Amino acid sequence: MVFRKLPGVSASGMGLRLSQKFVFLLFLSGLVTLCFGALFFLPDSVRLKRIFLSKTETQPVTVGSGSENDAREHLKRPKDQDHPRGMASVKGETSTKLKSLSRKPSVSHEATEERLAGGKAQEDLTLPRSKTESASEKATSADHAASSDTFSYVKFKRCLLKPPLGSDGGKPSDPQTNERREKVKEMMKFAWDNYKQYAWGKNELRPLTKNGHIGNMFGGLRGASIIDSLDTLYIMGLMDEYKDAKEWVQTNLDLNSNGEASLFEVNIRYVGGLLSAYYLTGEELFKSKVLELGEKLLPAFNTPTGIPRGVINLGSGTSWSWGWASAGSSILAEFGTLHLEFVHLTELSNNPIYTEKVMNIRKLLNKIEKPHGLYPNFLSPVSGNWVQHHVSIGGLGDSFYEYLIKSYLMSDKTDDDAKKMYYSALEAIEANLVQKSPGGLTYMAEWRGGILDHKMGHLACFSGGMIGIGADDGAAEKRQHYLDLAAEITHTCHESYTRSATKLGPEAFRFDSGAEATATRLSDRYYILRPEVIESYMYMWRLTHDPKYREWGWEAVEALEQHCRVEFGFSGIRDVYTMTVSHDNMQQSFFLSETLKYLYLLFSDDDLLPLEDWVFNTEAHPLPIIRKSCLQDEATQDKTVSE
Ligand code: DMJ
Repeated sequence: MVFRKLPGVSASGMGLRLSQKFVFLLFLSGLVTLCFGALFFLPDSVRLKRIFLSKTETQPVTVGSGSENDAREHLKRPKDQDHPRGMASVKGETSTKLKSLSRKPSVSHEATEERLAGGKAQEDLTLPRSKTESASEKATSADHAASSDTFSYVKFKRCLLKPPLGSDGGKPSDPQTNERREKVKEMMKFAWDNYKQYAWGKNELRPLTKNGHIGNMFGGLRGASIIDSLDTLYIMGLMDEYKDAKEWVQTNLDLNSNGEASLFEVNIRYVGGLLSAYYLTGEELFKSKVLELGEKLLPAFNTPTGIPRGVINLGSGTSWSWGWASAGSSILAEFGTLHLEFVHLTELSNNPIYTEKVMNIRKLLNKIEKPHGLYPNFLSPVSGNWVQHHVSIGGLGDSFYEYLIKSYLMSDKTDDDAKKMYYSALEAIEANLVQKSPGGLTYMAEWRGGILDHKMGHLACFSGGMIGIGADDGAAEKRQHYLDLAAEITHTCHESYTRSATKLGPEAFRFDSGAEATATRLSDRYYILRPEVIESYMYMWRLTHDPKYREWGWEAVEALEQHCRVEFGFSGIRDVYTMTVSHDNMQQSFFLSETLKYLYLLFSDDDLLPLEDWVFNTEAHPLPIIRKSCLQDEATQDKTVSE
């Protein structure tokens, strides 16, 4: 090979002068440093990075909440996670913080409608949403695979006080009640059969157009109506249908979706539905599915405060806040409605991380200053401060309060913090929100920075039942008062039904400008098969056995049959005040999990899912009370026997 002589370079030993050598070496070392440094900016999926950097260097470092340090031990980055396009990586001061920001496109009108249906996000529906990539972490199932086997279904069953399905499936002795119960069962079968025929595997049935609806609330997960129906089918004894549902879960429930999901909705419907199905049937399939899904939700908690964001990509673990929620805030009813399910995820997996995540939320909420003792609906997951002073027992706030009292009950009345928080919240609600109309109806107004909005949402009607089930554990002198308050609110909600032409209640009703429990705005007149009023009838029936609650439930059955039953399923209606109804073409999955289940329970004996053993999550999925002491005794006994 011939080297052409370059000017200033001698032939011998490449012939570089000392100064030239120095410049060349400097250039070379600069180049090497640059190339190596660039490896840090490559996505994890790039092989070179995995070859050159050690395992620990590729782990994400989160912007952490108090519990995140502990959490990190259980977590690892999901494989092949690239920064989504358009997200800029920012290196923090210590090169250890990795954080990305980007804008998401506007959510569709359909998505907005879905959130309205879900109910937790009813207002300020302005679009684009801001997206912050969470450092993506996932629990290693390997870490806990062995210990998850320590949950014993047999022991759990022995710790229940009563058989879950009662002595005879809750069959009432009174023939008329039994007939009514059979009618509800027929409605469930009709709704299910049509879903199966026209929308099998999709999320909901569109009964007018006879097709399925997928939507984008569940991050690409499918079969919401199937998961939401498992326990209802089982308790109604619709065993062929239950078997079809189970088989679908076995062969078709794909949890490896890569879409954008509402953390709240996936939790209450999928996690709640699978947990209940497991506890009722003991089928390992449901347990392994729910634990797999639980892991996928964990990255949503990787925020500076540990308060999760509302939306999560189930594939990448990226999470962000709803664009319509002021200033990237998280919603009280969303992050406050995880406790029951997450505690059970810990029970089944023996992995403390789930309970740690929700206890962290609890701690923050307990500590933070509350205006007049009230909990506003919007909280920043970054600063941990309230973002707006809007308080409501309906949409955006509702199930947070529900989960406080139910956490206490589900802990076998050992969770004293939940108890204290619930009763002080209730006191603040009574002092600031509970109102009496000129016509003598008790209602819950909404509170906007001290100003009352005399409106009550259909969603807020769950509070009759909630206050009812909490009455007995309140201060002795308050118990009767709470039971009366629960009855008054349930009565008001019933009035919102009886004052409409269809005998179904509107989405929101008002108590101003002469209105008493009626909707004044056109946009509030719809009914989408919601359960809350019937839910309160069911609890009030169990607590008082006043026959009026069964009568009110039957009125609702007749109205549903007359106005919402169409040829191929059940549909919501657009205006409860007109007899020439217009259908919205949607059979919501909560109609199957909640509305029909609560009706069935209302017409059953109390020993079907007795309240001594079960609490219902906010989607009406029954979860067992955890009797720690019994479970431990059982474990000790087992040990002694085997020794
Ligand atoms: C259900 O998904 C749950 O009850 C939730 O808490 C509120 N919205 C719907 C039913 O209205």
